[in-house]
Amino acid sequence: MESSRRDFVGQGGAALGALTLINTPFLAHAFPTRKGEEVLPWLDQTPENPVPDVVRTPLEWQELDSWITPNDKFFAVGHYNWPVIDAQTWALEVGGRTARPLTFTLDQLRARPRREVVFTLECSGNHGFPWFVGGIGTARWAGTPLAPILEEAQIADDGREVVFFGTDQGEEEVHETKIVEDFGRSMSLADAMNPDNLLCYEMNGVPLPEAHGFPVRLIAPGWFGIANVKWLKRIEVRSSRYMGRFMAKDYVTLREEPQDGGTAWRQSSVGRALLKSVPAKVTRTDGQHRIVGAAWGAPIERVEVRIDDGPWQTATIDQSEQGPFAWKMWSLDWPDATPGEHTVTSRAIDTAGNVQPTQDDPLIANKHTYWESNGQVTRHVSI
Ligand SMILES: Nc1nc2c(c(=O)[nH]1)N[C@H]1C(S)=C(S)[C@@H](COP(=O)(O)O)O[C@H]1N2
Ligand SMILES: [Mo]
Repeated sequence: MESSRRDFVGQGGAALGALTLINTPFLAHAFPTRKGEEVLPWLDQTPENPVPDVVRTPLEWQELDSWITPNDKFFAVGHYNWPVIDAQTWALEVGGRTARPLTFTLDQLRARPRREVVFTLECSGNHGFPWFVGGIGTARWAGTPLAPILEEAQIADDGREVVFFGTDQGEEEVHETKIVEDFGRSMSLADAMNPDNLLCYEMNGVPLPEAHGFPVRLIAPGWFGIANVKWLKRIEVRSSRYMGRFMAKDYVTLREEPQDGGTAWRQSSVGRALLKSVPAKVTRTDGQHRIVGAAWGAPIERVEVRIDDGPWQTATIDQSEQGPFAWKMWSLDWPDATPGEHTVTSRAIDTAGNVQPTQDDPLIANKHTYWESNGQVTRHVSI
C-alpha cells in the first residue's frame, strides 16, 4: 500500500488522473477539475523569465491540476552554482558550539526515524517581479527530524543560532574584501529545534532531485523558501549572530513606517511564510465558467473572490487532507459571466481573522524591497 502510493506520487501529475478512482487516503478528495474543461488564457500573460540560470521551471498556474507539484515541474532556485554531489563521499557535519560534534553519511540519516510532510514551498521573491509568479510548489517531503540530532550533538549553553551551510559557493565582496562565501542561512536555536524541521532526502517518493538539494536539504515547514537550505554540508551552532549574504544583506525586507511625524525604516530578514492566495485559472465546461485558485502561508479560514468591482464572494475550499503546511485549493462558480474583459482578484483570510493585504495596504505599499510580496493578486481574463 505504502509503496504503491509512493510509486504513484513519483510519477507525478500524469498519473493523478488515471488513479483518482482508487480510494487511497491520499486521494480521498477531488481536485476542482471537471471533465472536458477548457482553460481560458489570462490576458496578462507572464513575461519571460530573464534569469533562467537562477530560477528554473517556474510553476504554470494555468496548468495547475493537482495538489502535489510533480518534481520535474517544481520551480528551483540556485543563487550560486548548482552542485552535483556524490552521495558516496558526501557527509553532513554538525558542529560549532556543541560538546559532541557529529558526522552523518546519507545511509546513517536514512536509518534514523523517518517522517513525511506535505509542504508548500514559496520563494519570498514570488510576485516581487512581473515575470516571477511561479516561485511556488507543493511536495511530499521525507526525511529525519532535525531536533534529535541537535540534541545528540549536545549544544553548549551559549549556543543561540544554528547556521545551515550548503555546498554551493559564490564570490562576494564584504567591505572591499573579496571572499568566497558558502550559501548559508541561520535560525534561532528555538526555531531550529521545532519538531517540524526535517533533514530531507526524499521528494514525492524519490530521492531528492539534484536541483532540489540532493542528497540532503533542510525542510522548514511554514518558512519561506530561502530557509530551506539545499545541498547541506554543515550545520553549525553559534553563540553570535550569523551575518551572511542571504541572512543579513539579501532577503532583507525594507519597510518605511510613519513614526512620530517622521519615518522609521525597518529592516527584517525574510522568515516565516505569509498569508496569500492567487487565482490560478478560469475554466469553462459546457459554457459554465469557474475560477480556481490556491491559498497558503497561514491556516486558511476562508477565501473570497472579487470579479471586476463586484462584491467579495466566498469561494469553496476543497477539504483536502494534506495537513497544515499544504496549500488549499478553492473554486468559485461564475454562472453569470458576461462576454468581454474582466478582472479576478482573490483574498485569503486566516483563522485569526487576518486578511491578505491589498496592494495599497501600507504593509505592501511602504515596502521598498520585492521580497514578501503577499498582496492581493488581480488577473485579467476575456470571456
Ligand atoms: N544551498 C542553497 N539552498 C537554497 C538556495 C540556494 O541558492 N542554495 N535557494 C533558496 C531559495 S531562494 C529558495 S526559494 C528555495 C527553493 O527551493 P527549490 O529550488 O527546491 O524550489 O531554496 C532555497 N535553498
Ligand atoms: Mo527564494
